[in-house]
Amino acid sequence: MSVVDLEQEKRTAAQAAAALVEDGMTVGLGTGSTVAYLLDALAAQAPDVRCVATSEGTEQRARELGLPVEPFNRLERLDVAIDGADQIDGRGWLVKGGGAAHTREKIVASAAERFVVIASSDKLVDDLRAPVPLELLAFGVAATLKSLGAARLRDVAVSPDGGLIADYVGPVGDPAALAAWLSSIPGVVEHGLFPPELVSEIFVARGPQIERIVPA
Ligand code: A5P
Repeated sequence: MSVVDLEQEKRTAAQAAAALVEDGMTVGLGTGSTVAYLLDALAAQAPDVRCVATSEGTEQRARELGLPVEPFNRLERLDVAIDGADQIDGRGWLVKGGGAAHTREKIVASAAERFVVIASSDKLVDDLRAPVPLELLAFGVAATLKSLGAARLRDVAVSPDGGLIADYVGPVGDPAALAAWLSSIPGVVEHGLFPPELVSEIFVARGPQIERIVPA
C-alpha cells in the first residue's frame, strides 16, 4: 500500500473517532501522525470540549487549530481518549511510544472512560515485536540498561516530561509477561506495551472502510 493510501487510512480512522466527541466532553488527545488528522477533524467540528494533550506537539497543534487544551492536573477522569498505535495484535495488545510520549499516553488512556485507538491497516500485526519503547529515569540509567539487557537508548530522545527514551529490542513473546518484567525493573518509568483491558475499541481503516475491533 502506498504512503498516500496509508495517510488516507489514518485520516479515515481519525474522522470516525472524532465523530464520537460531543459537546461537554473531556477529551485526551494522543500523539503522532494519526492524531494529527484527529485534531483537524475535531477542529472542523469545533466542539465545546476540554482537552488534555499527551505531548507538546499535540498541545501546540491543537491550540493553533482553536481546540482548548488545559494542563492535566485538575481533571480526575476523562470522557474519552483517542490515540494512535505503532502495533496492534489480534487480542488488542498495543505497542506505543514511537513518538516518545507513551507514559503520558498511558496515564491519559487509563483516566478515560473510553480509550479509542485509531490506525491505518499496516499497524495490525500477528505478533508484537521489538522495538518496545521505554521511558527511563536519567538517574542510574546505565544500571537500568544493564538490568534490561536488550535495550538501547535513543539518540537525543526525551519524553514530554524529560525522561530518557530507550527501546527494548529483545524478544516479545507473551506481552503480559514482558510487560510485568519491564514494570518490575527500577528505573523504568513506563513501557510502551498497552494491555487490551485498557482499550475500549480500535478503529482500523482499510481503504475507505472502518473495521471496529473491541478487545475481549
Ligand atoms: C506516540 O508516542 C505514539 O504512541 C504514537 O501514538 C504512535 O507512535 C503512532 O504514531 P503514528 O500515528 O504517527 O503512526
